[in-house]
Amino acid sequence: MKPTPEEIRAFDEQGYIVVEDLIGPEWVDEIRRDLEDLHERMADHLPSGVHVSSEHEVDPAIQRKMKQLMHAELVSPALDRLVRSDAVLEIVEAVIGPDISLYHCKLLMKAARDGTITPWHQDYSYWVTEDNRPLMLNCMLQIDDATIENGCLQMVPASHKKGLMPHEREGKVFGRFLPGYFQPREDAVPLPLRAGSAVFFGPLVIHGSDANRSEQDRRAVTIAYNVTGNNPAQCREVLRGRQRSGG
Ligand SMILES: O=C(O)CCC(=O)C(=O)O
Repeated sequence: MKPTPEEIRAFDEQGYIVVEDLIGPEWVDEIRRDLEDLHERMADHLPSGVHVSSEHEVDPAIQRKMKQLMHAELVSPALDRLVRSDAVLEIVEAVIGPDISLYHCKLLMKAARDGTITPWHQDYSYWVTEDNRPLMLNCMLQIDDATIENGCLQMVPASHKKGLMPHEREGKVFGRFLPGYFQPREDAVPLPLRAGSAVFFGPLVIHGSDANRSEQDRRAVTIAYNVTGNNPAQCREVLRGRQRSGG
């Protein structure tokens, strides 16, 4: 369903909107079936085109657990359908317009007991190039219920208005992060969400998530869309609207 003008205004103000029950339980179950035993299967054989980062890189005591899997549409037909579904693309179109390309589709595994912190960051710190603009949009869909205990996503509302901030990068910790790494922030809002619900957020909103210290997995998928032509070198596929222009 298309977002209302109030929801679009809330997106502009907060930098994100929550869409409850974006997909129904049957579709969620289909995704879960596609992902059964995924840690073991991917440890034994990584399909061509798929990249993984491992919890082992963050904590050497954690074996055979993926943190993230890039290009998840290649391991799950149900996720491939989600990437190009009207349910998602109608919302994407209302926010970024009709010319939509797929940037990437990434699984966030946050395994029970072993899922580690994702520090505070802005996605655009990974995506910025000389010739692109922060026009991308993420759809993060919950595959399992996300709770405070299992490390749900946390957002800093309106933080996109400050623009891109300098990030740090250090060998032993995961990815890029803002000063303070994952210190508690009073301005952060946790987003517990039911499986099948999603949050759509722009590339400049500060977000992160705590470790999963619970007995429940907190799997989610994040699908990043871009305006076609805004850094075509990194886009995988044009999904809607005009075709990719040369540069
Ligand atoms: O897994 C999470 O909770 C956050 C992941 C994330 O922020 C990202 O991939 O940019």
